[in-house]
Amino acid sequence: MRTPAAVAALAAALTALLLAPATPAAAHNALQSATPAPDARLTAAPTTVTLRFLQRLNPEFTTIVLSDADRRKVPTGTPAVDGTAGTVSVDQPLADGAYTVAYRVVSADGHPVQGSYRFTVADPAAPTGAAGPTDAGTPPGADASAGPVSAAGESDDGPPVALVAGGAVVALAVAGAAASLLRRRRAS
Ligand SMILES: [Cu+2]
Repeated sequence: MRTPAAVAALAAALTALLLAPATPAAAHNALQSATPAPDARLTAAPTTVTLRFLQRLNPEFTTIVLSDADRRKVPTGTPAVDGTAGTVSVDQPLADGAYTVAYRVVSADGHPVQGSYRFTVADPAAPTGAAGPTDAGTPPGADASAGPVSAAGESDDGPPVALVAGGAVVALAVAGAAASLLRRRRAS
């Protein structure tokens, strides 16, 4: 039987369960440093991507994906894990342009952590950049204003999502409390 009291208790338990991860979130794994660095502008295309995290990585649950400005996946090797660091080889020479590194790893407590960041390859000797002197002059300025800078905000989608989820839980709890209060008032 589902009595209102039981439903309320269940709701409270669920709310507590959902709010609980907010505290140990500080203990979750997080990206500490990366090569190429986030928002880096490289004059030579990288042949590897190395991500260093706060906690040791589990090779079975470590994903590193490289994609180009058109969101096409760039071929890479499987992540080689060494303690807190994961490295993938880039299997093809990267043309000039913006790239996104996306990762998904697991925290010590088993919770997944994911994120992404961008870097830009702007090799002055690259075939595309060497086409003409005017071409070589314009892309850097255009890229700096339009590409990586605006994308930097949406790259850290981890914390905002958690905040939104937390806010939604609080909003639901408040709405639930208000609804039950109204019901009680109508009843009496
Ligand atoms: Cu956790």
